[in-house]
Amino acid sequence: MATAAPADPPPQGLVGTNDIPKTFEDVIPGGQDFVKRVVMIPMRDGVKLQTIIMLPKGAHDAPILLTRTPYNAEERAGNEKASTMLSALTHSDAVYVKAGYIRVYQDVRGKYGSEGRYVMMRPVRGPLNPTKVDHVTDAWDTIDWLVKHVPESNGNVGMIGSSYEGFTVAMALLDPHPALKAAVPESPVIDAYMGDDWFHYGAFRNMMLGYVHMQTVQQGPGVVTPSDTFDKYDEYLRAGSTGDYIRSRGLDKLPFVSRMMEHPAYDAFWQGQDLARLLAAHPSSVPTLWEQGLYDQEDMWGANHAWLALKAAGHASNNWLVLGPWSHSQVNGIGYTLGPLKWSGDTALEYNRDMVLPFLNQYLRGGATAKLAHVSVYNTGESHWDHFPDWPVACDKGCAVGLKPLYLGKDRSLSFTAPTEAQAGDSYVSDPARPVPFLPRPVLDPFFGYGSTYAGYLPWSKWLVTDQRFVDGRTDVLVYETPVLKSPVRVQGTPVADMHMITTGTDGDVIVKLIDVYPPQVPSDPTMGGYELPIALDIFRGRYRESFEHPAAIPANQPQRYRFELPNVNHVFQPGHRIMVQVQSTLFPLYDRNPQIFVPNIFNAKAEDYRPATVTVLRSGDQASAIGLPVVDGP
Ligand code: PG9
Repeated sequence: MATAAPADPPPQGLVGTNDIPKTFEDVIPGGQDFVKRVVMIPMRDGVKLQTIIMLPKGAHDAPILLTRTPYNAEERAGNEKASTMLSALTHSDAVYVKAGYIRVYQDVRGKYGSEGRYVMMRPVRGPLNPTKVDHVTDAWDTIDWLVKHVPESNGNVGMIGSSYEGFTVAMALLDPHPALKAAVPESPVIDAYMGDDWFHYGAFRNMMLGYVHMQTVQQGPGVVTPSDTFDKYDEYLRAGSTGDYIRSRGLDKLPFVSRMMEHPAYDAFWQGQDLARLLAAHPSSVPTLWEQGLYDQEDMWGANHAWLALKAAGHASNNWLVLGPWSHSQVNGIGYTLGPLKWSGDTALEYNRDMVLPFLNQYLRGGATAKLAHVSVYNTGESHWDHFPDWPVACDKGCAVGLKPLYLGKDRSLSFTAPTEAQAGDSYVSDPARPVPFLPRPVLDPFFGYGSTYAGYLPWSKWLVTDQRFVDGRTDVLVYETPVLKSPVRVQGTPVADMHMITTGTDGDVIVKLIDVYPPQVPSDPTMGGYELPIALDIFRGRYRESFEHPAAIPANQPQRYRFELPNVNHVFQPGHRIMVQVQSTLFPLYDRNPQIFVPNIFNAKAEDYRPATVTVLRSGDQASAIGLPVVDGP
């Protein structure tokens, strides 16, 4: 039997016996100019959600700005020991704090201090969610509680948030509480299959697996999947298929990972979560400002497509769109630069101060009418904001201006003149054993140290503006280029990759990059000499060329058409520059490798399924491959 350890003898020569007092209250000289309340707000099913309310001292008739987050409300609400609310909260809150807003952060159910079960991107109630609660009801119940229990408020609530937090804003719009007077979904996840976090046009995004580990292994702070390999290119390649990677690390025991593996196609599981169609079917009258980065490496699809769907459903009047020159959620940081690109000012501040704040003031406080154009898109070629009554200016169908095909031509040329050759094409061998990297190696896990300045996040956050010279010498990357431009080429809208290709395999991916090639020397910025700057790029999984729901093998050695939209552009290719298009079949390890023969589920491809294929890009007659460019005249 254990006997109690003798008590420590009183230390000789010291006054106390314990240097750690039972309680201690920090004294903040001059006190604090804010009050922090931590409350547990009950939802309709009895589950309580931890909510942090930050109030300016002496606030009255103040509007509330609410963010619902899976990223730790306590942390998002900042440093409670700060003396001012401005220094307590994060950088992006500054303009709202200065304007006297009450700032509220809430943990979504099942994360951090909130009770209940966490479901990754919990779908709306219905076939995919048989419970009685979702983010729609949780937002409703939260807002209802806030307006009844925060006497300092004026009873008006706005919601704001980026990415997952933007998704919770968009969800709230499906049945908004009457006190929700304005919404700002920023890079919201709207359709995670088509172009947001998990897949792009059917290709799976390996790089998000570390995020799922970080978020779903435990309720509190998490880390990415343990690894003994620094270079993820190496690690994923050695693992085999992505399914092999997942199983060998036990990630298939994570329910959300196994759900993704069960749904590689755009079936009812993904369609039922497409918020663009849900919002269009249940449009709200809440004034909503949709924001998205033009170089968002995570959620490039959401805001733009939600806005388009609402516009198509006849609800353009209460929906605004802002597309800024930002990487993912950079709008919450500093926006002078993105990678090597330098803008004319702090574009993130311009957005928060000159667009969002007047918008919120108008609807939450009855302030002056915000002078906000229906669409604001940063011009990445001329470094200024452009304002439009509608968007896209030029597009495939339904725009004032159509697309202008830029044809892939002979001798790797690019031209607005259609090719005249009878039978022409360029071939390369795509070998899944030697996939084309998406970043110069080593490729680090982006979410290791997420949000910090850890080396892994930085290359990830700017990979979409990475100089493409690092791959343009590869034999499996086809490179087409215009002559040096004599006059500017202005593009405003949605480019379309319209590719005619043949493969010797029965499946395969198509990656198309639209690139601005800088002159060999740029005296004002020497490091930009010859830079190959991606303007828009994406991947398309060939088996989905006819239907995303019903994949079909590609008939080997027969021409096929692959037509897909690239992300939005508002750019000017300047005189002295060239336009370039690169075509390739792998973009690794961001995207899982396609075995290049058709297998029912690529997650389960076997080592022997991965085969080299000869891919031919056609460029003649009615099989002329081109990029439909949204070219417009004049500024
Ligand atoms: N892009 C992140 C994410 C959102 C939803 C699901 C998975 C990832 C985010 O920044 O929140």
